[in-house]
Amino acid sequence: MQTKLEGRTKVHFVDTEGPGTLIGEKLNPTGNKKLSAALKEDDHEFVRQLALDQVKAGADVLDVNVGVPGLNEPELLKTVVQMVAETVELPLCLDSPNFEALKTALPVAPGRPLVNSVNAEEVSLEKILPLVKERDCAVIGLTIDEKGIPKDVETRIRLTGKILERAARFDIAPEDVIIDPLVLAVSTDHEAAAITLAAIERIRTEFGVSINLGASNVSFGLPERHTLNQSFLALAMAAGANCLITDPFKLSLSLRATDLLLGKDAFSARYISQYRSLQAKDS
Ligand code: THG
Repeated sequence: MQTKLEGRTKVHFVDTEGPGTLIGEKLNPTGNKKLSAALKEDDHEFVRQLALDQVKAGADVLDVNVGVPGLNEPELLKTVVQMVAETVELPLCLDSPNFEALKTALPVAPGRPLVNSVNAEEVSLEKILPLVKERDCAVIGLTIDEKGIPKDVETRIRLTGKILERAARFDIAPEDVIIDPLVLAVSTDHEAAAITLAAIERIRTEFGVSINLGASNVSFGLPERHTLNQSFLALAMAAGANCLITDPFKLSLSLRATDLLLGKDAFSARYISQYRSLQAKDS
C-alpha cells in the first residue's frame, strides 16, 4: 500500500513494501530552547537552516511543529510552513493538536502534505477528517481516545478500526491514513515497547495500512537515548512500521541499515548513498 505525499517539487511514497520513510522531527520546539527562542524572535534563518540540515541528513519528509506556549499557533504554523516550503522541496508533515492551526496552515502547504494528526476521539474525527478530505491529503491516525493511550494491544486494534472506518465514511482511502500506535517510555513501563511492537504486527496483518512511529519517545528518562532509539527503530521496522518520525542526524544511517537487513535495499544502494552523504558532510 502506498501513500502519495508531495512537496513543492518532490513526490514521496510511504510504502508498506518499500524502504522506510524518515520524517525529520527536529522542527519541534519541545525540549529545544534554541528553536523556541528562534520562533519567538522570528529568526527565520535558524528555522530554514534546521530544515535544510535535515534534508542533507537524509530526511524524506519534514515534520513542522511550532507548539510554544504563549505564541499564536495558527499564525505561526502558517508562517513556518510557508517558510519551510520555500526552503525545501520535500513534502511536509503538519504536526499540531490544534484544529485552527491545521486549518490555517494547510492551504499554504505545497503539494500533498501529511496531517499529524487525527485520533479516535469524536471531536478529533469530526473536525480533522473533513479538513483532510477537503485538502485531498494524507493523515496520521493516533490510536488514542478520550481515555488516553491504551495500555493493551486489543484497544489499539479497535481504535485503528474506528479511525479507518470513520475515514472511509468521509471518503478518505485507507492508503491516505497512516496509523500510529504510539509508544510510551520504557523507563516508566518496562512493557511499553513490547506492547507497541505487538500492536504494529497486528495492525499490519489485520488492516495492511502504513504504520508510523515516533522512535524517540521510547527512551525518555534514560541515559544513552540514542542506543535505545536505534534498537527500537530496528525492532519496530521488523514488526512492520514503515514510517518513522525521528532524528535524521542520529538515525538516518541506522534506518537505511535496517531497510537493507530487511531485504528492502537492492545492491545496498541506499545504505551506501546515505553513508557517502554523511561522509561528505563531515569532511
Ligand atoms: N507520533 C506522531 N507525531 C509525533 C510524535 C509521535 N510528534 C512529536 C513527537 N512524537 C516526535 N517529535 C519529537 C521531537 C523532539 C524530540 C522527541 C520527539 C526530542 N527532543 C529533545 C528532548 O526533548 O530531549 C530535545 C531535542 C533537541 O534539543 O534538539 O527528543 O510519536 N505522529
